[in-house]
Amino acid sequence: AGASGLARRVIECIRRLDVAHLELFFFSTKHTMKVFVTRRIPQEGMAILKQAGICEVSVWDSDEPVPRSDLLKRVEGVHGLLCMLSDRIDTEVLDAAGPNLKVISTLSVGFDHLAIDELRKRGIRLGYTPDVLTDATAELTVALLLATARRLPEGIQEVKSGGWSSWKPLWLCGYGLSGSTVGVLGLGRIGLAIAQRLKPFGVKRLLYTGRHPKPHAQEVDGEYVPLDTLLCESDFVVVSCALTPDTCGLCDKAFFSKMKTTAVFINTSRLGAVVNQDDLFEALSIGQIAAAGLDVTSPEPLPTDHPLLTLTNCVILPHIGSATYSTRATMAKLSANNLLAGLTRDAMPSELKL
Ligand code: 8YV
Repeated sequence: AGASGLARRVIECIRRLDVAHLELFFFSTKHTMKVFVTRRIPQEGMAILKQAGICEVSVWDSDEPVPRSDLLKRVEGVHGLLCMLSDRIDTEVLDAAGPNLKVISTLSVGFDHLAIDELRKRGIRLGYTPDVLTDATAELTVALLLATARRLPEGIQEVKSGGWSSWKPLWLCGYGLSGSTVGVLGLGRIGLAIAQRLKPFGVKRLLYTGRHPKPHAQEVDGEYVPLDTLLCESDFVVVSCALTPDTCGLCDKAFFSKMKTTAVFINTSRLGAVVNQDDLFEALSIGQIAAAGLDVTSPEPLPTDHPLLTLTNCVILPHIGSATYSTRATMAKLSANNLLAGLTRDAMPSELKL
């Protein structure tokens, strides 16, 4: 099936007099292109890579990350690399791969783990997985917000430990969304999807901030405000921005000190580095803010003796924003198709223009 797929492509190239692709196909029949996949991924993605018949696929066949030394060995001479958000793809990895490397496909919407400037310099194309994980991440954000605001982990723990002695009027009270003001930092694809899901809970005002106003904010009656206004007026502050030099460490002491003492802070952005975790710990410990829910931390995994884990008003999840079976399968298919398109120098379904 692979060979006939290749033959079909060659005929198509001859018909279109597409010399660049023809050279590539003759090259690839003589020397099969090599691809390294840095982790076990949903089989839907692997099937696409294997059935294409244009590359030899080698996989780090584990659910755990490939150790750095193995990564450096396994990338040698590859033409394509399919990586995870937890793999740091820097100059060292690119040098180890060498000049064959033409395409990297990341199984993530975020790309801060990749040395973008180096990819640009070396003419390496980059595929990623936007859109397909928007709904899953937005759903997880709502779940985390409600779990944090209504203190679900504490309640579950009390039931298990025998702390539930009776129904008590003042026990385990939290904060509700109805009539509240929600502030979203970064009303991009995921931020908008979060806002759309929160509005039906009876949210009164939806504030947002970012580099510039977004036309799609109308869909949620979003009010574009300066960051300070958002922090002072919001009952829930939801961070959903990309990790850039502007947002790195943005949520610090000064940031938390502007929030209401009854406010809940949620971070499902990329990544924990947007938050200064020492300052967050202090804000939560002294009651500067009411609670925090995080799906991302710095580092990941968060060491089990980290001070944030001692707090009952901090709910931490292990970066599971996109973790539904169907979303991960779709991400795997998209990243496989991005990789193949990069190998055959075709248009990628989702390419990040560098
Ligand atoms: C996260 C992500 O799960 O794909 C990525 O790059 O990190 C997202 O899917 C989300 O941002 C954290 O909740």
